[in-house]
Amino acid sequence: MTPPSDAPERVSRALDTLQIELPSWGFSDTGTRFGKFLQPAAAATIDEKLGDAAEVHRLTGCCPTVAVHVLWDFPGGIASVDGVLQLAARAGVRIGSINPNLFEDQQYKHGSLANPDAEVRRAALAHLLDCVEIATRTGSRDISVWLADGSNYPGTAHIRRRRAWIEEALVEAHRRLARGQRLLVEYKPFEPAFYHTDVADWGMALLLARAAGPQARVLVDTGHHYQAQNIEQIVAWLLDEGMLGGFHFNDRRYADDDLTLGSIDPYQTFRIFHEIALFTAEHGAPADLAWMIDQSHNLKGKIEAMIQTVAIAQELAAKAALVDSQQLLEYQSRLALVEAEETLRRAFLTDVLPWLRDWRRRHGLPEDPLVAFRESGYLERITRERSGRRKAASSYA
Ligand code: PSV
Ligand code: MN
Repeated sequence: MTPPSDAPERVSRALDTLQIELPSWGFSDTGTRFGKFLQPAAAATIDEKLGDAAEVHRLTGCCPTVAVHVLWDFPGGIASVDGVLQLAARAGVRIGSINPNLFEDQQYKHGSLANPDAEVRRAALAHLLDCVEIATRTGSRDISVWLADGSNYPGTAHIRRRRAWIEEALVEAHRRLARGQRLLVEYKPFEPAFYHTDVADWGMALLLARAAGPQARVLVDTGHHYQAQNIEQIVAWLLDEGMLGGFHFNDRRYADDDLTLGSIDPYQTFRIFHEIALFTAEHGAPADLAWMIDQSHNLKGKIEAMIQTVAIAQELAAKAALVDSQQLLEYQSRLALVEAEETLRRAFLTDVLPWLRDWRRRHGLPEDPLVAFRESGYLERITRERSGRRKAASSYA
């Protein structure tokens, strides 16, 4: 099977519509439960995070927005919104999805929206409502809710009551949404809770999103699944239900490892992209999804890791665009199993790099953004500036 004759156009169309949101937290020092390895070039402020994200956008041309985490990026809460907006405009990026932080404060030890203490639930809801307000002011469409809520010991938590509390809060948050805004409900099977997590899988997230209201959708973080789970099937079902809101892309081997997208199982990422492309082909319009990266690298250079991830996403999306859906449907309907499977496999194995490079050239972008980044001197400059600042700060300490 050779690539379809219109392969360059297919790749070009797929890349034209692919916009990927970068996570502000992917540029700062983050760690594991066991500690942090600091990088001298890591961003410490929202200004620096936006600057680094803008650099990735400058080199890739497809990352105009940055997801922010309210507690980390809006230290003054709502009062800091205007300042952050100015920084974003100066950097040349826009503020994307708003992420409430309902997991770090001491009061959330036994949960946030699902905490048995009504006072804590109220505080968590107030933060969530602030996030909706922040999203309105930043012009952001999505508020992505991930809850760390759960329990570690059987018998200690009333599972159904907690579900009802979460539902109540999401309904309230949904009431505050402006037109066009969306509440995205993210699920995760475990960590930090290890006995039960309140929103553990896509079924729970779907029920909560349905209960919250018509502007709520499910957010699929690719790392938040058990080993061997068929993620593309979840994606297909959510698309079919009109309930897929978007993704947090990364890869995993053991748990929520936050590994580079496609580094462990690129074929799975490809199959996810294929389900989306197939849906688009059958519906004649692209599914309206938020494509976000959720990775924070401890060992790799953060900006490099982000550029690499974006390039991988482009490559895999380009490969998925090569699948001839009409042909595939025909093979499926006459149970031509080998032909159908080969249609997918061949597209996956096609080298799309020449077309990807061509697309970049035509858009005035560097053909190889990683090389361009290394030659730009950006890393050397921020390393100098940021390590100087740290030295100055520690000499006052
Ligand atoms: C939780 O593991 C998660 O995937 C959520 O999306 C958080 O917002 C993000 O990671 C950063 O902690
Ligand atoms: Mn996530």
